[in-house]
Amino acid sequence: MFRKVLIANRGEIALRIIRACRELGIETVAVYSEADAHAPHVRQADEAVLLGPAPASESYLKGHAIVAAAIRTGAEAIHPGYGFLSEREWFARAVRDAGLVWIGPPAEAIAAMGSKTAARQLAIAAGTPVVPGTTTALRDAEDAAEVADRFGYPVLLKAAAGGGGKGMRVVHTREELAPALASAQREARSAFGDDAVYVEKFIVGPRHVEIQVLGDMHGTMLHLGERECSVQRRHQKMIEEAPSVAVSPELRARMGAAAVAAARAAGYVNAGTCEFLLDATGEFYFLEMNTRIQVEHPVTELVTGIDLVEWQIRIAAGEKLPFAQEAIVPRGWAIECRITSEDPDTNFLPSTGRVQYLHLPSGPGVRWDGGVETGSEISLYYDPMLAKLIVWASTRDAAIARMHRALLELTIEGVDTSRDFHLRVMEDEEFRNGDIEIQWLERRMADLTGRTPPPDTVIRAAIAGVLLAERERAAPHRANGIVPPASDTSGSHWLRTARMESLR
Ligand code: MV4
Repeated sequence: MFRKVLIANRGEIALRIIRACRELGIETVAVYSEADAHAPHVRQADEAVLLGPAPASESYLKGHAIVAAAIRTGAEAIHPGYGFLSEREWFARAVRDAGLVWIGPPAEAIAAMGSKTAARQLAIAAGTPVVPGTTTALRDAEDAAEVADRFGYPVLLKAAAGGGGKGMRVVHTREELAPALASAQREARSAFGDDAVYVEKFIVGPRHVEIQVLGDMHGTMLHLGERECSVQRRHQKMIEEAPSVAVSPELRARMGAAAVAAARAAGYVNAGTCEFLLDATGEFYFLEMNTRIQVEHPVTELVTGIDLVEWQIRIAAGEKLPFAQEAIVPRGWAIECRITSEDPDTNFLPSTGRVQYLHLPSGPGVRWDGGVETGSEISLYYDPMLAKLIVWASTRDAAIARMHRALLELTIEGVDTSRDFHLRVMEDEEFRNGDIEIQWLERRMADLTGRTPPPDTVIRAAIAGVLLAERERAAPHRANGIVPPASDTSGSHWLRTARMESLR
């Protein structure tokens, strides 16, 4: 096993990796920007190396400086987390070329899955179902029209170098095809420096279901079941769960085998995720493979009992996976809410400022994977995700009730957050019925944001005022310095509890 690992990331995932290292008896080296000098990941690591100024391009994206920091501190391996350099083939190669161990898949597998057309070719060769479409770039509009006629409208134009929705265009008629192709190519060229665009049949109203895979260097490739990630906004996931209400044990086995086959075809090792669309008829189609640990990995950990970050490290150190596929059966239900510094009531505008007060939920079945603490400065330099609140319970209904309860316990003052939005989703009848697909959130946004009926507001303000006065009378010393605000945790608590009761 490694003696020392460098973590090329920040925030909650850096802390998550530090925790895994500690449990394995591995020393940790953090890297940080000037803006993160006092960040929790810097304090929690055994050592820390300053990379440069706040902008990621001058700090967390400085691959060669990170490799140099690993060599200088005597770290033997680098864990990239997610985002930043985690899926850059050149960085995985630079780490390996420096004689260090990359805690992730081979650079060749990152490259193979980085091209969506190459990934489709691999998947097809492996017998994994893909959305009907082409596996090479379109030559011109005429070529596109011929392909679209073959598959039938609507079709979706996608950038081969893309992912995450950039360079995508839905096309409903032949007339729209040529201009859509031109603009997709333009967007792809400016975003990726590559204007290759291909075409797929557009799947209407599917769920986004992804399969976690884990492969070692000794030929074992396992799947750890699915995550349901349909609750997303503009390709940003907001809530994830495991398992999915739409996946039976039989479907899980088929999707799992399809993911394992695609991963094997790419020569994959370590943790990875195959994304699928699952349509209303139960057909599933491979979309792409994410060659990193993902934000939502904890829901899989909670239902399988397998520590994914620990196994990423063990696999990179050459260990063999000791699990049998048949023994990996999801137990109970896990839900994750991404707590972001975005204001749901202003169309998720990012909010900045200092975290003035933070009260964390706890109790049975609650996990907090956070990256901030009281006093943290929330800037626009990095991703707005502050933390992930994850719960486990024996059933989906119980997990939703537990998440609702945990969200009520959570107080973050100083920046606007997505907390209230998550509370409303947990209270929503369609969500509670599992009646979600990738367009669900966009369709229901008006109901789930900025909904503050005046009578409620008045009642809450009154209750909050009374409680605050009561608290100050009972414990006047608490009024010195930081005072826990009464507004969210008291007034709305009763109202929300009543609302939940009425939904039961
Ligand atoms: C699709 C699709 C419908 N049909 N492909 C979005 C980003 C990229 N990962 C692929 N995406 C989609 N591909 C076909 N043929 C719908 C989406 C899509 C989507 C997929 C997963 C999660 C959220 C999404 C939101 C909008 C569109």
